[in-house]
Amino acid sequence: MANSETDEERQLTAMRNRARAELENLDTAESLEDWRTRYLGRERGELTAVLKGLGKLPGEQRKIVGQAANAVKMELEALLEARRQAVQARERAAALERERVDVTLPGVATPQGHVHPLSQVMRDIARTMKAMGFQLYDGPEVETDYYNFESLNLPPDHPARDMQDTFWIAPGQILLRTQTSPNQVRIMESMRPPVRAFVMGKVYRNEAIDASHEAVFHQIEGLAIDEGLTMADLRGAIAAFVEAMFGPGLRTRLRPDYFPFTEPSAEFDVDCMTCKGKGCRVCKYSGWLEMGGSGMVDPRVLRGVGYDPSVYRGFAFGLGIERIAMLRWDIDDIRLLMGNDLRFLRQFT
Ligand code: FA5
Repeated sequence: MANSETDEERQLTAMRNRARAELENLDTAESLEDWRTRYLGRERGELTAVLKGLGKLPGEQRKIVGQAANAVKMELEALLEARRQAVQARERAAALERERVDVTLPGVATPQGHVHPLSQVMRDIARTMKAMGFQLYDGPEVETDYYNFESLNLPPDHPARDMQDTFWIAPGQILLRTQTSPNQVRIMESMRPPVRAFVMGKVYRNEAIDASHEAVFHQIEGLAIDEGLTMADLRGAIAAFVEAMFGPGLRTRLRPDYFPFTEPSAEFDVDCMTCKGKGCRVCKYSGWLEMGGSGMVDPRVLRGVGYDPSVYRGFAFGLGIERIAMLRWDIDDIRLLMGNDLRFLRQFT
């Protein structure tokens, strides 16, 4: 009965109502924790204080107030737990809403790159040369006069130096290599025969640029040194290389030429792929396309690296990599290859 309630019971009911009313408005984990400390906390909780004060009450009243306080405690704890779960559920729902992904939206396409046509050719060359037993070497693009010219039988003032117009860094001493041939000497200096080596990379010539000439282009150089190698081995290597790069059925031919570091020397040609040897505009009606230079390594070059030319002989060949790409894909202007125009490059996926 209400009028038989003690002060303690009335206070308890008021506290319970206040606690319940407050709880209903709380909606964060922090405010719930604050509420719990204020009412149910071990140290300063209001309800805890009531329970702690029970000892001071007379016997019968202690029992009544004690039971009522415990009932309020259980009720508040249950309400707190229910509220906690409601708050957590709301926070989870809000997080899901924040991170909502519309899976029906179209995706963002990532542009895909591909290997540059010149790199594609270089990979094919490397695979071919390795299959033929040649090992890949690398050499500097900034080269000395000695390796680029002098060690290759081109002393200063030799007229053949004019065959390759040079970008000088320190005139007469340091230059941008005009050919990959200096690596013939570098490789031979680094090992004893037998040698089967190749080098690929950029070369530089101070030339007028046109549809078939760049000032910066790429060469591949092959070198083989052994006992008893002959011109027939050179011819066989070139034929095998051309067949691997362009497919079977193309003829190759050697044509006498001059390079200071090979003797005898030969340009080598392949059947024109456009007219299959019949003669057309591309091959200037000769039926043949010029691919590169070659020859038997000059005995003076061998002596220069300490190889005995009466024991060892070898052959070397070098050709333009752009030339191979142009033949393979029927490209009529060398400048397209390094022009970085995506409309051109996208054709080589
Ligand atoms: C040489 O560079 C010799 N080192 C080749 C050689 C190697 C001979 C080993 C003997 C033994 P040449 O200057 O001809 O030779 O150049 C060889 C190839 O490079 C040419 O056939 C051509 O395919 C390419 N080439 C030359 N000049 C240019 C240029 N300006 N732009 C693009 N390609 C070029």
